[in-house]
Amino acid sequence: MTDIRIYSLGEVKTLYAKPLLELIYDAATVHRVYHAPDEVQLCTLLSIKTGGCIEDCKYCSQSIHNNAELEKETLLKVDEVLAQARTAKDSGSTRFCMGAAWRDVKDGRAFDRVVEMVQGVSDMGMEACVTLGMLSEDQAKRLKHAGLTAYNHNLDTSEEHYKKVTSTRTYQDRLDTIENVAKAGVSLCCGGILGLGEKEEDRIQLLHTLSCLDPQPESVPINILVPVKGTPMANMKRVDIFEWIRCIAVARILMPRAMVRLSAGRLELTREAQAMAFMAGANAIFTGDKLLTTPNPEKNEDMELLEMLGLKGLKPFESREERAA
Ligand code: SAM
Ligand code: DTB
Ligand code: SF4
Repeated sequence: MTDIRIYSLGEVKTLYAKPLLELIYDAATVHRVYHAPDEVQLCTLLSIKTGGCIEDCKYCSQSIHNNAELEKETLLKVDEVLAQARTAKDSGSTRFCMGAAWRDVKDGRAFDRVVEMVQGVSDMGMEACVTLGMLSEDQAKRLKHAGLTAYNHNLDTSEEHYKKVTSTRTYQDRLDTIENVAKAGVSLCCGGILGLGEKEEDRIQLLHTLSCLDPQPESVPINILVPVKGTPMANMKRVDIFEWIRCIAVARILMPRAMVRLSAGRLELTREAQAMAFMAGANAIFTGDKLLTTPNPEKNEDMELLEMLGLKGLKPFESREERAA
């Protein structure tokens, strides 16, 4: 990443404080250097193991410490997952992301099954991404060997604010897994959530920390908290949409090569807000009517929006070999 400039915390602060429209202009300029500005990657999420997680993330529907109404499910079968991946591919997705409500990955039958899922998705020519909690370097290597494109492990917020969000693990635990992923040569998908009661300073810290990861994340999901009834964060104040746009623009400038993903929270957004986010450098969305456990905009609404804005989905690959070429 030789051509990528690493900004100091002070510089990120200055950037974040720029007049919004000027910041968006700068981000759009960077975006055009590194990416085709009319292309948006369509990704599909699937929860392969739902609920029953022993971590206590205060935003999450899947934690046993919270009281969200949720149907728990054991790990899905490989065939079932691959059938859904095929459907996602047929409807234009080029990346399939599988999420498990685990604190960490235990070696054994369940992990073997996930490795098979990754292999199957990769063989279809789709990018395969998983998010399984804490991971060792050896486990990351196995996933890489099976064809994993990226491992998702979010930092969520600043180190300081993190303590108010989750108490069963530390920021350092997250950074350790991120390091294991890097050591295995797997790309990282790492971002955060806005609306966890954080201050502007926390958002700046998070963006700075993400941009200092070496290598920088290949993908940066920017989630807006989806308030889930029964979780301690169900009644949080909604995040200001211009703050969200500001974070997207700063992420784009700090991490010019990354895919900046509009993740959770799009259902509540207007078309205009999403258009502004694309202008500010976002270039990926999750499509399909469900994220992991919460709803997402209908596919045809997303397609209409992209068409209206003159954007198009990335072209899918036919095989793993074609993708690697
Ligand atoms: N258990 C694994 C972990 O925490 O890394 C993987 C699954 S977890 C559900 C994946 C990510 O979804 C979290 O890191 C968090 O950023 C995001 N997430 C979970 N619940 C959310 C919510 N209610 N609103 C927005 N983002 C959420
Ligand atoms: C990410 O940052 N956002 C996605 C993906 N990575 C795994 C997950 C969003 C989950 C939203 C809450 C839910 O549907 O349970
Ligand atoms: Fe578990 Fe991940 Fe939810 Fe935290 S975010 S409770 S680790 S599933």
